[in-house]
Amino acid sequence: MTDATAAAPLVSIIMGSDSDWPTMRPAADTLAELGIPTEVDVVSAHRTPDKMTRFAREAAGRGIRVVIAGAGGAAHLPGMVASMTTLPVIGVPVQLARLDGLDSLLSIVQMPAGIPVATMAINGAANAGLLAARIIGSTDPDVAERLAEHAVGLEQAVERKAQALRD
Ligand code: RP5
Repeated sequence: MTDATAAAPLVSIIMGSDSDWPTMRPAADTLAELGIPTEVDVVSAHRTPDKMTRFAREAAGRGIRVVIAGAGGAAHLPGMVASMTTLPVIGVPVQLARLDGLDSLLSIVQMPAGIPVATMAINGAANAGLLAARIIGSTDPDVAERLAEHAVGLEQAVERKAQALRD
């Protein structure tokens, strides 16, 4: 698909189908808000297995620090990518029309020992973006600072809503 920013991407957001994009978009939006260069692409474990293998083998060498992989149904993409890279892989189970996303969640979360995938909630793409930012922020003080400001913003938003209830 596209590079979300002109700078070299640090986070790669991949998904099994372009139909996953509305679910995955909050990850891209969150990373953009935090100023983290991100790329987005469609990579399917089943329909484009060669592309998936190339992607996973080359991501670290291209300077990618974290992979966010979203998929629905028989959601093998995050686990397969994790098996072919040492980068941290964050899996987002995408909710499809059938089975309420439980199939996606279980496909991603039950990884065998040795190949970790950090599995988010069903449709939890915003948190995937934040977790990727925290990984980047663990060695980048500017990103850590922006994450701290983001947390303060959340706290203030809750307090504003609580105040509106009390008024
Ligand atoms: C999965 O199959 C994709 O991640 C998507 O969630 C699901 C359906 O894909 P489409 O048939 O909409 O392309 O691999």
